[in-house]
Amino acid sequence: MKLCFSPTSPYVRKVMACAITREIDDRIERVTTNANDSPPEFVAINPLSKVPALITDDGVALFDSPVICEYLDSFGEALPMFPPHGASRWRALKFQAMGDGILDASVPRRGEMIKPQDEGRVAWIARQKAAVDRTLDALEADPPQRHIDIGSITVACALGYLDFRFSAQPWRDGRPKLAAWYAAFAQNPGIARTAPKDPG
Ligand SMILES: N[C@@H](CCC(=O)N[C@@H](CS)C(=O)NCC(=O)O)C(=O)O
Repeated sequence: MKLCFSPTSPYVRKVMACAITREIDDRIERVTTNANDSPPEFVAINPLSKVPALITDDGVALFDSPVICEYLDSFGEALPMFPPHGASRWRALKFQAMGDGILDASVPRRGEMIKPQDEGRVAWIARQKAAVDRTLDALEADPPQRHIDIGSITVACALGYLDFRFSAQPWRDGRPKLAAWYAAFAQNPGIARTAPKDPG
C-alpha cells in the first residue's frame, strides 16, 4: 500500500503510529505529497487534497485518518486499534474525536496566526483556542487509559502536535494528570518513533 504523506502532519503520524503498533509499517510505502499545492495526480486520489491518503494494493483510495487507521486493522495479527464493540469501542472513538478535534482546531489556527490580525480573524483564533483548552480540561478530568488503541493514539498525536507547533502555549500547566499520562504513553514505540521534526 502507498501512503501519501507529509512528514509533519499529525494525522499522518496517527496512521504511522497505528501501523507501527500493529507491526505492519513495513507494508507501507510512503509518497511525499504537498497537499497544499493540490497537484492533479493527488486530487485524483483525494479530492479534498489532504494527507494522509492511502492507496490500497487493490488500487482503492482511502482517506481520512480514521478510515485509514480502521483499514489497517484488517492486516496482521496484533490486537485491533478499534475495539470491536461495547463500552471500550465508544470510549476509544470518543477519544479519537477529541484528539482529532484538537488538531482540527489547531492546524488551521497556526496558519491564521501568521496572517494580518483583523477583528474577525482574532475572534476565530480565540474561538479555536477556547475549544482546544476546554478539550484539554476534559482530558485532564478523564485521561485516556494506558492501553493503546485509536483513542489514546490520537490524543497522544494531538498533544505532540501542541508541543511541536504551540510550545509558547504550554498545555501541561494546570493539567498534571494529562501530563503524566502523556509522559508514560509516549514511550510506546508507535509514538516514540514518530515524533515530529521540522524538515529543516
Ligand atoms: N480529517 C483529516 C484531516 C487531514 C488534514 O487536515 N491534513 C492536512 C495536513 S496536517 C492537509 O493535508 N492540509 C492540506 C489542505 O487542507 O489543503 C484526517 O483526519 O485525515
